[in-house]
Amino acid sequence: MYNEAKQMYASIGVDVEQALTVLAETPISLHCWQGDDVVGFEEGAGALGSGLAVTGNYPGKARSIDELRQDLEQVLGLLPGNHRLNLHAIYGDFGGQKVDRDAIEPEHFQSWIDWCKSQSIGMDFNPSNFSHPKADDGLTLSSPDAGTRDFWIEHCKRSRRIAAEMGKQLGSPAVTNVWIPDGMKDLPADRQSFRQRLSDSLDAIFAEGLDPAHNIDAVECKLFGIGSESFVVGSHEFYMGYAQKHQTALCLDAGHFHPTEGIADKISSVLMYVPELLLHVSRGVRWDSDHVVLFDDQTQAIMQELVRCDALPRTHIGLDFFDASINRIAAWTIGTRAAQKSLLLALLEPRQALREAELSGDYTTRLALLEQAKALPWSAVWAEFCQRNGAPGELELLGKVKDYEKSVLSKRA
Ligand code: RNT
Ligand code: ZN
Repeated sequence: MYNEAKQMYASIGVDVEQALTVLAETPISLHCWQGDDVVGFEEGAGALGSGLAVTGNYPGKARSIDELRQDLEQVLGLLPGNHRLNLHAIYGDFGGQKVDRDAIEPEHFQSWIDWCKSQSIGMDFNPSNFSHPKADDGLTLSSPDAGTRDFWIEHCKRSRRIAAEMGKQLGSPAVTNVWIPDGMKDLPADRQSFRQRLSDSLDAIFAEGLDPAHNIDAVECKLFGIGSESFVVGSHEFYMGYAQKHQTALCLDAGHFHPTEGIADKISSVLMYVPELLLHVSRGVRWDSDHVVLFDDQTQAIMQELVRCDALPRTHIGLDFFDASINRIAAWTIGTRAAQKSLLLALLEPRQALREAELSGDYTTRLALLEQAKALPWSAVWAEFCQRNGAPGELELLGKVKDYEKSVLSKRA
């Protein structure tokens, strides 16, 4: 089937082997937080808060670093290609000690770095400006209280240094993504002063020059959240401007815009003015921004744009979803594979023919080619990719997930 598919694609000018090479070389950064419902390993960790909410109580979630690593190894084995780990600061290896956010050190993450080394994968990192008494009023870097701001500035500064250490040791830069929950449930009286304080706090955080070979800074916007329905300080316009002015990477989360607004169309514009892009591939459903990613129109459109704009070399693809109502290994794996399948489909487009049709004004041909592409045997190419990379094909995946559930997850109380 693969050989037939390859010939069929060759007849419309698509080099399938080339597509598979790009697919293999494009890592997806696996978000650690799908494995334990965004709880982390801080001593005395409290409830998830700051507008983040996980629903569901499917049994078998990881309760320790060892269990999370065991689950991640399982997930990595179910994915074709080489990926990365995206860690939040609350997932440090604190050895049973209470280490507050403004006291985290690279040593608390050394065992993760070692684990990633053993898996031959890179790492990305995130300060955790949520689920903490100093974030209970929904304000961190933009808080009117200087002590609160300083606390979170210190946390973010340390996070950057930790990320740089990860990047240095692993030989691949870590993307440090700053997302904060700051906002308001009801109408603010003075939006400007919150945004000014956020801008000043970010300046303080990014003041220390770090080697871009080790650390890449990104900032993530949001339109609204639970408890910040009327106002989010770090809006799209805010961070677009900030990232442009300071030449940081911009993070676009697919679930952070109006319900019918996709991020695909933004990519070509953003990359004209900011050096790099971080994606949080996610799926918004009504008020939730974090459903498991699917092989759907939105995800396909995002990947199409990355390929069509030659944006892959300047884009870091991460995931951001958390579902506790289904098997968490399945959620991770299905979501990541959906992103990869979407990328493959994009790589198999008859790009040259599409561009020629468009440039000559032949929109009939353009439309016909796009519809035709959907009917071509891309799934035979995907099956080949899985096989070559030692990952299960679509028909074997569920069985593998269930086996692991039976032998490992079901034994967790
Ligand atoms: C929240 C942001 C943020 C978080 C993670 C846990 O709306 O999307 O990226 O989901 O950092
Ligand atoms: Zn996100």
